[in-house]
Amino acid sequence: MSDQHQKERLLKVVVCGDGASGKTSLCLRFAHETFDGDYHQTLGLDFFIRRIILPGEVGVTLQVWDVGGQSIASSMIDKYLHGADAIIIVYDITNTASFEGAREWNESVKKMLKNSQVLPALALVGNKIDLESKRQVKMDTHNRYAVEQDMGSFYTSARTGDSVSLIFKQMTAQVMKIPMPKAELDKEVVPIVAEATANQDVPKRGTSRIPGQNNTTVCNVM
Ligand code: G3D
Ligand code: MG
Repeated sequence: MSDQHQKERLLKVVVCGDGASGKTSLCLRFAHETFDGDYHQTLGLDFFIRRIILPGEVGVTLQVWDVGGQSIASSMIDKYLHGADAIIIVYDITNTASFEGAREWNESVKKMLKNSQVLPALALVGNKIDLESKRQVKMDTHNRYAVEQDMGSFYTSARTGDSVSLIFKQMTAQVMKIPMPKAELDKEVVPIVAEATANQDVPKRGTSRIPGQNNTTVCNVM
């Protein structure tokens, strides 16, 4: 077997969160580089597969499980989570209830995994940043919760593709314990216009998208 094949890993990534937070749209964006505004709500479970290349030419195939938002109470959910290497919890930044839903998902996930020997990497994703003017969940609230819960923290737009690949690459690198060079991460992070009502402590990450910069992320993804 070649060195290339010996390096290959298959990781299971589970995407959860309330219905309409954008889980399916994020998965579609990541897997197919598309946004389908007419996609219907997921009723059961969808799978998406994509291969990415991390620094050091490490190839990883991600099997992404898109769990319907209604599944939080489902008796199947612990089976979906079984063996997950990473769990991504999505909410909609324009919907406070969906952030509360993300907290509930996080609590449920942690309860279900409390006897697991290896805990998966966890991420909190605030989606729909293209609707920044309609933001209801303050960045400060998100950031504090992510730090307190030891979760990776991301802001994305499945509509524009902004920072979508970043979630998957960074979480994969964390699971694989591969350092991601800052330059590699910086080119995938998209500045956010901080909301007018934001807590003054929250650092403003940027004022606009960078002109001429490719804000969607396809780098090293096959
Ligand atoms: P879910 O899988 O979590 O249930 P979906 O969510 O991916 O089905 O998305 C729910 C709705 O939010 C869809 O709109 C979808 O187009 C929209 N959406 C998802 N991500 C984004 C985003 O980043 N920005 C914006 N503006 N909309 C997004 P409809 O109208 O079909 O309900
Ligand atoms: Mg869905």
